[in-house]
Amino acid sequence: MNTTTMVQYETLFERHTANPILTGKDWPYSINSVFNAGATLLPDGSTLLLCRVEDRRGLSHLCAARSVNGVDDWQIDREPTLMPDPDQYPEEVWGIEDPRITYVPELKKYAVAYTSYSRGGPGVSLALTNDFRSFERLGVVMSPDDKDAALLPRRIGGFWALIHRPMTPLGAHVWISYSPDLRHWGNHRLMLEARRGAWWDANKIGMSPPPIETSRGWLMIYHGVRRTPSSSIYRLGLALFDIEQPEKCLVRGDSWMFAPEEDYERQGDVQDVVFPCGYTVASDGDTINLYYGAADSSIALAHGSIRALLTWLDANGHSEHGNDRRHK
Ligand code: BMA
Repeated sequence: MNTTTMVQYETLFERHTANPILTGKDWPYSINSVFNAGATLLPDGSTLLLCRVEDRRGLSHLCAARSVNGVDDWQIDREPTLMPDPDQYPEEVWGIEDPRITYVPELKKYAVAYTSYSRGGPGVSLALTNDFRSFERLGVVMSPDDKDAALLPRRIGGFWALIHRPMTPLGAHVWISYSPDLRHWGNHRLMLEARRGAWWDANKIGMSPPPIETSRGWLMIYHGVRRTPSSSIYRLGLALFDIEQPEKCLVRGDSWMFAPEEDYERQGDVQDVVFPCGYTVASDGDTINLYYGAADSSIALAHGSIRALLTWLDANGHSEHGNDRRHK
């Protein structure tokens, strides 16, 4: 292809020049790796990351890191913040992973949805906290095999809503379920399907960070997995869902919009992985700071604009209903 006809791809997320912003070397105790962190803003405007930390047995726990500017000078808890507690919660026997944080105004608490790795496989557990020091566990809310979950910040039609990714031999798709009390879940609906064949998101998909509430709907950054003979590539795409009926997909991007490119994303314990579990939104209401695990080895940061994500989706997406499902 000659250079004049070369396609230029729009950059929706700019990587921070200090990437990776957190690695195992920053930790106050001995660990293997740190990645896939949930994120939220605290009342004083500082950023909290609830990081997945893998120890040198291979099991994960969660550890909080706080920073005034969300970029550097992280104050990391001297000890694990939330350890698996298999005596009381046997589903946590092989660790807890990949937390997603949602602030819930009605409860005046943060809800943390995380993967609990049980003998029966990974499931979804829920815990509530108001300070990221003590946690009230609600136990398993989605039995294995299920992960990639987050609670919506408010009730929909009177019910709490949890987005999650159950897996069956027929596929790994995103679902949403409803509950009157955060403990009993039903009214399960399929939200977004993995595509098929050669598509970048053909082999598995899952929600990445909790959805972003916009005036046009719930904007979801999701990861899509493409298996290749040498690895699985984890890339990120976008989809928009109806605000009052979140299972209804309004538009889905065709191509991915962020992918492993830098060395720290392409090489590590698991190659070719970008995996965000959290973001914060700046005071302008538009700038999004996306925190992502890179190659299951470190935490990196990229900045984007919510408006630009929506504009891109309009130009690069299709309605799911209009799509001929045979092509997926
Ligand atoms: C997914 C999750 C993530 C991990 C990713 C790549 O299934 O388990 O925790 O980052 O695989 O290994």
